Amino acid sequence: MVERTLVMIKPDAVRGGHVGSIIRRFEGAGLAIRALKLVCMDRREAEGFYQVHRERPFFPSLTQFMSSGPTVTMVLEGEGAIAKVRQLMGATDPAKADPGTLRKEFARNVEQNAVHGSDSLTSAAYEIPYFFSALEQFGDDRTA
Ligand code: 3AN
Repeated sequence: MVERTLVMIKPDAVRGGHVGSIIRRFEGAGLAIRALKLVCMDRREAEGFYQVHRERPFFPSLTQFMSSGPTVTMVLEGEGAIAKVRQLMGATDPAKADPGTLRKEFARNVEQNAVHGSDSLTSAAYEIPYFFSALEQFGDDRTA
């Protein structure tokens, strides 16, 4: 099934100068960019984005980190895009991520782990419109 997924290059990877390398990996895997922008979330916006994790002990630190600088936020599309992105990213903890994955290569630790990708269709349905309106997303024919 052709899917759309919300992907973010997190503040650690933007600061580290890894934007181009990470986007190249997604494009190389056949994923198409349907929307893209640099976003600097404030604390409240980061809390809203990660609301499913609000009871987790790392929530305050995670939302502080995610609002610490710009993220490159995009919508990627492709056959099985959600699983494909998750595979390219690797495990949440870079210490456990497979060689060749983005997190193995670029993540600093389990929190500052370079990339985000929606984990399900339900998450994508919440996360994509959190950042992009229908008019800001494009299709094959370069129209919304
Ligand atoms: P993933 O991003 O691999 O789907 P989730 O959904 O479990 O991982 O966690 C969301 C985000 O919360 C992670 N990307 C990471 O930044 C942060 N996180 C997850 N587990 C921890 C942890 N044990 N300590 C600190 N931050 C964490």
